[in-house]
Amino acid sequence: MTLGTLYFIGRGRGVRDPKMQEFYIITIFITAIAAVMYFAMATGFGVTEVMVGDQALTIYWARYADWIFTTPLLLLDLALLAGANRNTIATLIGLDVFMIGTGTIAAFAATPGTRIAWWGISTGALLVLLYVLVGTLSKSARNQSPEVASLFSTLRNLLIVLWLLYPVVWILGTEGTFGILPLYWETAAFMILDLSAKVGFGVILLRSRSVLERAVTPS
Ligand code: RET
Repeated sequence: MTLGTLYFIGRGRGVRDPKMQEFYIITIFITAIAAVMYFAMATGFGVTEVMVGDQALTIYWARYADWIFTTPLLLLDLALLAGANRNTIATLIGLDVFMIGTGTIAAFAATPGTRIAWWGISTGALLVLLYVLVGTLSKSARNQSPEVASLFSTLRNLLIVLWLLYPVVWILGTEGTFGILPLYWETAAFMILDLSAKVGFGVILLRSRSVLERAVTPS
């Protein structure tokens, strides 16, 4: 995540247009926040135990602290690329904060039943969010130039696939209390997802300056 941050800072050097700078600033913050949250988890600060019945679950709360800031930023990147209006951006971010908020409650809930109920509420918000992404946001992206619309589709599809995997890893992992995926594998899965959803996404987004220039130039 730190290397990703440095790479994005490097890519942003010399970009003068304030509208274009927005993409770089947002993307740099995404990986910088993740880098410090991973540092917190690695050093034992970002972790706690939650009692579910007589079982003590290890909960990495720093994940949720990361996601509550970074997922709205990822959506903002995508929405700016699509040239979305304020209402669409607010709807997406509202749904996203709702999803991570209820997901955090799921992680701290004290019985398996309530954990799964909160997981269901959070997953419902994710599905509505993806619906807005495929509907309203994709519609505004179609008004952009073909290169921008194509970059938008690539990033949108990447986001849909990766984001759908988060609730799956969560429910199969230790948080879901079914004990299907041990903590080690769950941690590895979240790490790969986080790296792809943040650094992978950012590399694709910031790959071409000329496409971003078109995205910010009114047609
Ligand atoms: C939780 C558990 C409850 C159900 C759902 C979840 C969704 C999480 C998502 C996280 C995305 C994170 C990203 C991070 C950074 O790159 C909270 C796991 C639906 C979609 C993209």
